[in-house]
Amino acid sequence: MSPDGTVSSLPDTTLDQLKSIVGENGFIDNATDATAYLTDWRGQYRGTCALVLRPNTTEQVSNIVKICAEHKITVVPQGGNTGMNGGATPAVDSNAVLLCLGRMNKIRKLDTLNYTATVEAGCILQTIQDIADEEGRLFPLSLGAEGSCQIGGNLATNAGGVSVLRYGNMRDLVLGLEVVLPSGEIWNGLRSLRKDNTGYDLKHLFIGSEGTLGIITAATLKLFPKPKSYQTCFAAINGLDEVVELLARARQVSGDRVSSFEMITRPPLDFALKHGPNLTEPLSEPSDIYGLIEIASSDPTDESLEQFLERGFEDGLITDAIIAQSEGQRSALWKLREYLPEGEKEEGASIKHDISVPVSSIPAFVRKAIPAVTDYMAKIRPVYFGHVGDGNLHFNFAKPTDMADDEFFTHKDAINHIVLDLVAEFEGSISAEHGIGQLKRDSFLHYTPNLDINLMRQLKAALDPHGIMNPGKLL
Ligand code: FAD
Ligand code: 2HG
Ligand code: ZN
Repeated sequence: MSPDGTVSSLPDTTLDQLKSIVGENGFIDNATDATAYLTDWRGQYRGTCALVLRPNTTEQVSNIVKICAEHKITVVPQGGNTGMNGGATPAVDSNAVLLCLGRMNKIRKLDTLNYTATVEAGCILQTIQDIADEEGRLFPLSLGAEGSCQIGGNLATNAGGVSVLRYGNMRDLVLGLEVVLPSGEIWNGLRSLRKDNTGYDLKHLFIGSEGTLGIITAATLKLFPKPKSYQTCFAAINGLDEVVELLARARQVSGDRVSSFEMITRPPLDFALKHGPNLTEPLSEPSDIYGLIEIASSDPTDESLEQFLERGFEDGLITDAIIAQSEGQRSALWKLREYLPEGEKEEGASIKHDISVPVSSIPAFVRKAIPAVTDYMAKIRPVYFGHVGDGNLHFNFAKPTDMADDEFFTHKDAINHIVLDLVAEFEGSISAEHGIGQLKRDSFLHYTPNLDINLMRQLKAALDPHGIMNPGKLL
């Protein structure tokens, strides 16, 4: 099936066998209903597949994969389909089974004393946050797509988001996994232990593997005490050096309780204000650079944010700031941040880089990379923002206002080279949190040492000898 018509060449008997595993409500075999699954969030990729399957148990996933292994049918796993790199979209001429995990959405166990939750892969991230919250616990992974992305997708991409500085990324938040291997066997690694040194830590193979090594069907996640208060501010910051200085001070003053330190520059904020519903200018005067800074505390009387802001004003690092006085104000400030990707998308074509460099190198990197790109294309519009607390910038460029999307994209490779060569020079990463998918595969192969790629290929061949799992992605 493709968004334009049906093109499956799998034998009917195999299709029937697969459909019978999931039952009537568990498959889609017409192009109209399949369209949403065959296009990515950014609208950059459109793929085809033989059948969309929506299993609701691990056993069903296992039986599907066994048949696919037997007939060498490729399998593309898909969660909430919010990924940025086309990882969940099959190729244009694919006969894959598109395996959507959304119906596997049970909370299997919530153990508040062990501070763990065991959940199925199709659980929406926000549902897990809410369930933990109701029990006085925190599941800290947080990102703009949390209302639709699934924990299986978060695991498969090793998602980051806005709380990594304090709590780590997805990899740091997992104790155990259940995975259906490319053979169809079920690997039960659903442990709830914080200490377990029995051999290789197999779960880490699957975290960040983008569906190329198996289907994640469930996970045991770490929970944390729920903070008693959040102090949140939106501050106009004088420059890039000042951003990095403020981050270091915030960590020091708060005893490392900064849960988020997001940098927002003016162009993406303008796009969000222009396109977003009910978003308002946060401060009276515009500034080139802002910080959205949050301290999560177990002490409701904690005033470390105010002290830190006062010093920032005195030392000329900050020119203006607003501190959220209510949960409503806090959420309004976060809405501005969360709308940045959508605002950028609505503004038209952009070339995105999800990069990281050491935090201390951010100012020098930006000062070198912006002129390098604008020297190449004078009217390109830099749109950068990101999780500066983790050294992770979304270093994006919107097309010049008078250029067509197609023409702009003919410059993609050249612009990628300019930016990513500099990332390499600063010893950074070409993909900090979004993964590789199909979008960054060539860059990944180009910038990664041969030995690393060879080791990854050996792992892939050992686990998936027929190459049926999400081909064309990552490697
Ligand atoms: P999908 O897009 O469906 O899939 C992503 C990859 O995982 C694909 O390769 C797919 O094959 C594989 N996969 C999915 N489920 C499974 C499974 N059960 N088993 C094996 N493989 C699987 N990302 C961040 O890291 N930080 C952010 O701050 C952030 N903000 C975002 C904001 C917006 C508005 C949007 C649209 C996206 C954002 N993202 C962010 C990107 C995206 O949300 C994450 O990559 C997320 O983890 C993807 O989850 P998903 O369920 O949508 O996965
Ligand atoms: C974010 O931090 C996401 O908002 C998306 O990772 C970044 O759109 C982007 O470039
Ligand atoms: Zn991000």
